[in-house]
Amino acid sequence: MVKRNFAKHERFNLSTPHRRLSLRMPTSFHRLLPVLLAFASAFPILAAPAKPNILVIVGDDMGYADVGFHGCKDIPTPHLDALAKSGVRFTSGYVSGPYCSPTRAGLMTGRYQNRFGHEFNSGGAGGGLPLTETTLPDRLKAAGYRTGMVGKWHLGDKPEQHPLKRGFGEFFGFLGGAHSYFESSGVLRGTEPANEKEYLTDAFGREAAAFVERHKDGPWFLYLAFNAVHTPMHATDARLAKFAHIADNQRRTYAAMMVAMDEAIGKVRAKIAALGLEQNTLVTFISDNGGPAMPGVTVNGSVNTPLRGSKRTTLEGGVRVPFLVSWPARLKPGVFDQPAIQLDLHATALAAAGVDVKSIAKLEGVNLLPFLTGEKSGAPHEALFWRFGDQTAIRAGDWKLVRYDVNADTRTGAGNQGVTAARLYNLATDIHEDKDLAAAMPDKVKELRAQWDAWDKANLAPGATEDGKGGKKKQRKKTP
Ligand SMILES: [Ca+2]
Repeated sequence: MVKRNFAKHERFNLSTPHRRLSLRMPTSFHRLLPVLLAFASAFPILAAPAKPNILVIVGDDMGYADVGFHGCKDIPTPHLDALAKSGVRFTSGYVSGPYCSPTRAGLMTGRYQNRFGHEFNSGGAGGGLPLTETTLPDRLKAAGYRTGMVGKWHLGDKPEQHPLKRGFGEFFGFLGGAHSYFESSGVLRGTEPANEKEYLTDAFGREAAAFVERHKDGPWFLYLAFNAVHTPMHATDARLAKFAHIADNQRRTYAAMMVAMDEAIGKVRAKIAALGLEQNTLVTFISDNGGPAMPGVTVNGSVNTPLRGSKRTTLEGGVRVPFLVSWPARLKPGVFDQPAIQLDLHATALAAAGVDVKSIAKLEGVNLLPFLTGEKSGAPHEALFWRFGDQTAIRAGDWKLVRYDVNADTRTGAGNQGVTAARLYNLATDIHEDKDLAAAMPDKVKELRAQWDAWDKANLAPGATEDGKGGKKKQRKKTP
């Protein structure tokens, strides 16, 4: 049982209105002011703040409990903990998919991936991110950024879907959803085989640091998308030796893989600091879904305590994830308790880069910056939504209405168990989603169901695209 360390006393209230500075200027300063303003307008570079560099980091299949900043005791994550300490830690940070590719599609587009039929992993009908979608690197490139990606793509492996065709100026990594950590086959630099010799997570750390060095004059955007700690469970002997005391073989390997990712993040952050870029670099971190913890279905040794459920479920354990935003020049360190989702990181990055987020009609994420500075109070979203086959969910305030994979209850791994009936939980008092209040509160169920139905109207069938290609005719989904 991992103890959570969200003690009330360590929080500061980010919804407190931002303190406004009241400047009293001496009379002589008043006389000088027109001269200073004229000087500033003659040299606009002095007046305009530099665009921040942007580093978006994604971990893969991490357990909610498996980071030091959530109280993990058996796996040290000092570099992630330092990142958490440098910025804002979200206690209700979500991803829009309980699975790898859907979450990454939502992050890259800033939209619920169901809007363009990307409900499941790539492959099959309409596989890959539809070319109708504009990506975060497309938008940041247009805003003057050097863009690069290191890691797992998982948004299509056709030539026209390659990261270099989807907004990235540089790419080092692999195109699929999982990869050996020791075999180079399939690891590419650009479109060519990389002939990589290092353990893959170490190689990603090295390449990320090298990208930052190459583009130190900025502004740069780097998408560092790990496949750690996704299967196959491969770790280096040296790191495994550090965890000889962990009896469970899978957990020991998982721990060694987590440490490798933490070290890689440490390496790129050390490079950023050494170049003097730490203050004006926006860094975000999420896991792409919850830890796989359903026996017989998907397991990697991760722990999602205190959440119930797993990767591949719409329970909290599938979609609530470690979630960090750090930008020392702009954001005070703290804890943010309102629900937010990875779609917001897209809008937030654009806003930080000076892009007018409101001008992008299709964007569904919210720019979190005013909420994190205290300029705006309250919740960024009225509600958050999920659809993953027949599994569905909505979170509005503390309420959650959910239909989830029955395997999460039976834990047998047997096929064709279907999904549960709609269950209603109050997450403020029941984060583990144990006490179903649906029968006791039919009006609340009706209200949330209507909200979910309204959201679902704009969704496409899995595999369908907005230009009408692929997929089947829009299917009616079961409402939560
Ligand atoms: Ca994943």
